[in-house]
Amino acid sequence: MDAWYSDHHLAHHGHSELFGGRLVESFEQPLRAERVLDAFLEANLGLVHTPPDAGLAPILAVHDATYVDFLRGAWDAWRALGRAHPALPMAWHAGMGLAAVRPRHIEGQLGYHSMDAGCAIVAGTWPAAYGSAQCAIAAATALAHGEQPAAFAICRPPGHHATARAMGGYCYLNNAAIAAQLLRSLGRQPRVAVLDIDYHHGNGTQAIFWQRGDVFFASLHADPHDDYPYFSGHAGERGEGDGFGATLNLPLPAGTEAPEYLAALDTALDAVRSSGCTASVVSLGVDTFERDPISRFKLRGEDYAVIGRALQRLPRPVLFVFEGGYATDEIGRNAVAVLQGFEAPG
Ligand code: SP5
Ligand code: ZN
Repeated sequence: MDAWYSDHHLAHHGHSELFGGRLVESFEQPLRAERVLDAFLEANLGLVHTPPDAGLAPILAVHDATYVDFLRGAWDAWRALGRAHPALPMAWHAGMGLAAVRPRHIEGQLGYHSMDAGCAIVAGTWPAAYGSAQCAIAAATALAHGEQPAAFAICRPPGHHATARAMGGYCYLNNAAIAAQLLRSLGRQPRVAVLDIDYHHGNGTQAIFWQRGDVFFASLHADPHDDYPYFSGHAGERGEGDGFGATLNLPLPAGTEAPEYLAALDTALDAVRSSGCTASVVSLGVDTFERDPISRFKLRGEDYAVIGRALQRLPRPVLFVFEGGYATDEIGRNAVAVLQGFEAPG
């Protein structure tokens, strides 16, 4: 399978996040995508393409125009206050009991358009998020045209926490949701599955398709009682309206190892297979790894090829969209092991 990669992600750097009560250098680093790219090339799995510019339309099919305008202009508005350090939200309307009126001030807008203090904005953030989305768009376009049965979007920054109008959890644009929507429209797929195997619940993707029956969302993740994003991902969340039954959450406890993980993955794959989907997007995070610095599952390096092999059951075409994973020494090997397992003779 071929991969899509944009070097615009390199300019999204030098940012901090609020973590464990401290402002620390973000775990979401440029080296992550570089390591995944290197491992993909080394494994000789396929070509690596630079995505062409498909414009804003596929992004606006998922995200609100006001939110996209905010992302495009946030750095300049922050700079206009005389600040040269990264912008970070610090005020949210949760609990105020009123529907939020969108503030005029950039500090207010940062809070209005976010869910946490994990998304700093620097000069290179918009170009990086845009380039990341273009990777997913170009890979989905190749699949929509029937050119290949599978593709890999080496997205950075990641996307699955971003909702239609808010950033969070290192995510600005929801690359997987943009790709799923494009497979629906351009690819004319009647029903698309999004399988999210990042350690964290894909709250943004879930929210985007919550009321839609045409995109089936299934996720394996840390139990939100105990881990980020805390407010989304419980087993009882199943979608609403036309989307009722088209969301499946399989929360797993801290310390989860391969046997329990693979059993839950089988449950998710059974559900996807009986959902009538004709194409799949995998939100591929490898922060389930035992040595991931921010996560608490216990998957080992050798487990990732087994996961990839299990994913052979997904309806094709299959688009892998890179999400989380913060153990930079092993991130490339683990992500590519999933792809190799997927391509291994059945
Ligand atoms: C795409 C993705 O994987 N985003 C993850 C964002 C997680 N951000 C919050 C992490 C909180 C970890 N809490 C540990 C407390 C350590 N003192
Ligand atoms: Zn994650």
